Amino acid sequence: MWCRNLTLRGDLMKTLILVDLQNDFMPGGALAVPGGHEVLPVANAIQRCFDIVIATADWHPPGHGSFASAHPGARVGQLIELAGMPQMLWPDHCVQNTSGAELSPGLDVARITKIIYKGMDPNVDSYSGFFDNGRQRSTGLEDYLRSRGVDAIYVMGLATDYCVKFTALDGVALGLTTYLIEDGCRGVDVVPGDAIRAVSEMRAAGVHVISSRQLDVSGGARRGIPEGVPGGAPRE
Ligand code: VGL
Ligand code: ZN
Repeated sequence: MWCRNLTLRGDLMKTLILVDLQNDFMPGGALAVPGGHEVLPVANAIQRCFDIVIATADWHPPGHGSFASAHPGARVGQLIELAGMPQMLWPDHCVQNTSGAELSPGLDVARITKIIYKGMDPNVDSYSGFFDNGRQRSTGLEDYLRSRGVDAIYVMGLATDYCVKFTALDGVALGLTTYLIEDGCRGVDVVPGDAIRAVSEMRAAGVHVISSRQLDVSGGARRGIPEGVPGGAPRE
């Protein structure tokens, strides 16, 4: 028994959503998230605890409207208006078919059955794995989950304060039982404290904040944490 049968309400089809574990969000990448690589062992260890494993990928065309470089005179970190919505400007990142947009080579991809691409519209950013920021278009993630009878999603990845947060909030809004695997996330913290505030926001919205140790018994042992009772109740 390797995976604790973590069920809050008898969730039947558990899906792990690995958010944006792409080279550009790893140290050395174009939009490096501090400690981003530290979540890869977590992702690899817990995949076997899930019925379905999905990855999302930020997948921008060159010159995407979220890139500071697309707006003459603008700077990274500046807030502008894009298609009528507030938009933070980023360095060029996750450009389609570049190495920066590839999933990290440190991620075990063998059990990933679907990659959800987002952020393709040059004028609309898409932090959530479900919808663009204007909630005008869906990515297909909801349909994929519904068609497979998924009732619980477990979200982890990068970045806590952007794509993880909006994916988890949309999960709750769509009526899915939604968990955040907190140690499987890292934030960009454009403003210090953003990642911590994002976790509070998710919790307040009804996201169940858990640790990977509550899922993966062997991983807990590997990290020197005493093994729990398989099937034991989660501590929140
Ligand atoms: C992300 C900023 C811009 C993310 C994507 O994956 O959290 N953040 N694009
Ligand atoms: Zn992006």
